[in-house]
Amino acid sequence: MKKTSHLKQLIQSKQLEFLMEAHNGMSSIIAQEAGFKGIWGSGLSISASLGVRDNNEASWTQVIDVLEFMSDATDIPILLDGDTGYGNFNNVRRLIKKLEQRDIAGVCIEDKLFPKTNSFINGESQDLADIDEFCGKIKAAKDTQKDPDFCVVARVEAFIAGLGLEEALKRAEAYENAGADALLIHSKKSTAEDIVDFMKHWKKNTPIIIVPTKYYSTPTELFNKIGISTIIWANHSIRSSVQAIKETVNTIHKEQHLKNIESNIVSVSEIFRLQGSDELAQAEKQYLPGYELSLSSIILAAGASKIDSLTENIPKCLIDINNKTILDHQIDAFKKFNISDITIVRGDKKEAFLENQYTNIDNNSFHETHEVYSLYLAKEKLKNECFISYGDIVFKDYFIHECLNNKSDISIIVDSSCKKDASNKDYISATKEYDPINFNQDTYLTKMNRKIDANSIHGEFIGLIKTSKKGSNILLEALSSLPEEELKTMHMQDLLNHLIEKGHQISIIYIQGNWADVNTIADLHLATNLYA
Ligand code: SPV
Ligand code: MG
Repeated sequence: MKKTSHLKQLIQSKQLEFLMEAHNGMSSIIAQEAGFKGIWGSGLSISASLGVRDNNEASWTQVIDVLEFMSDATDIPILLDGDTGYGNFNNVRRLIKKLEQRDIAGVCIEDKLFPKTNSFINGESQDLADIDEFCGKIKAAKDTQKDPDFCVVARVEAFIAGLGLEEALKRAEAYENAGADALLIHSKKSTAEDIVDFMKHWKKNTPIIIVPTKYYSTPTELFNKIGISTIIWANHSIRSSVQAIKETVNTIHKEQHLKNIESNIVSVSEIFRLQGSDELAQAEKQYLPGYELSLSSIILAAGASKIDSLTENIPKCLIDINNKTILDHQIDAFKKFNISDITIVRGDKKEAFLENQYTNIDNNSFHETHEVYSLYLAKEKLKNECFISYGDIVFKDYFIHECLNNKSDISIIVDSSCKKDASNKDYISATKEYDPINFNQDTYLTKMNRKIDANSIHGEFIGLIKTSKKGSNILLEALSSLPEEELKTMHMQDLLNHLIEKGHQISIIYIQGNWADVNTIADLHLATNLYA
């Protein structure tokens, strides 16, 4: 359906409809994704997002340039807040022509004088347009539009100017007679009194649109009951984004680092998603020769360990942490970095895994084997750049970012802040200990062992490995060259130590905390706090 026809249908429909404010391409995409059927191209919000006042400081062509991005980014119709039409009837004619060229579905013009001021700033002192002159604008708009479904909404500012019900009704009727498709009755009262009064006396059929910014506590059911056609939520995207930007910017300014910010803001990959990067990836597959997915991840989730009754019916990786399983936390983290070729090696209680779109590989001898054998079973997937992770760990997304930044063939994430007393941990010794000043220096694994002397412990391997294409090949060769019976007995430390013996370097990426391997109820609390 054409956008114009869609807007017309919304405005004329018998049920209450809603338009959501947007002020640029991104806020339009978000409004559409939320399920809104139409967008209000708010003058206040567009001018605010451009950093100017709602006084026609942005020229009308600048507004239309913004609108073009909004329209291109979405399929739902946009009703432009066209202020006074940016001049007289002649300016309105040119406006309509340009809006139709850019697939904007309708325009709302208000009966004030150019240059206008926002209705919530000294409304009473703002002069209204002469009724006949304004009717001329409406007629000019209707005569100019080529598409019969393009909507012209006439906005009545009588209540804003303090002129009362009679003036509002007089103007509404005149604008209807001039050909307006709908009327926007604006009020700045904190209750819906003006609107209720108006609707009591409005006996015509022209749809009535309202903007309950100031009378926001009125129940929507009331608007439905009194016969309102469409509600505009006029500025809530810009206001919430200003709030969010302030919080983030002030925190960064104060703290001079990003660690406390990252989990409170959307990921860069969420931005990519909203921008439609998936579509581009598909198109690249279609149009770019030789394109293939290069990043994959193998999650080793076969092991059978228990945490009280929590693992009675499910494996550890399916334990819930803040409404998401450990496995889903990991998968979502990988996906944020566009790693969508995911393989899960299942074993213990494999029937508890739900149907999924990932590659599932079964290690049926999970009782007698360890992580290395699971990895061996998934060796087909060891190609290109690859992440290998234990299925029972949760970690902050930036670990993946750190891995991607590291250009070594094989790198592992190591927590330098671990306690050095507990046994049964994958402790490591390295060529250098963690040094916050020179933390970018190359550091390599010298040994991983559960029984390293406390003085030689530089950290704990968390269960996350990253390989380059060459690193994947090195691992693959090692796995292929070892006898299967030996692979069945090996832990990850054995494989990594074996690689070192063979002369390969394993790079260390030090982190401090911000992860948990979930073995006990206490670990579970730690993991929960990670997502608090
Ligand atoms: C706008 O969104 O720019 C409007 C509505 O005109 S209001 O700001 O409520 O007047
Ligand atoms: Mg406006």
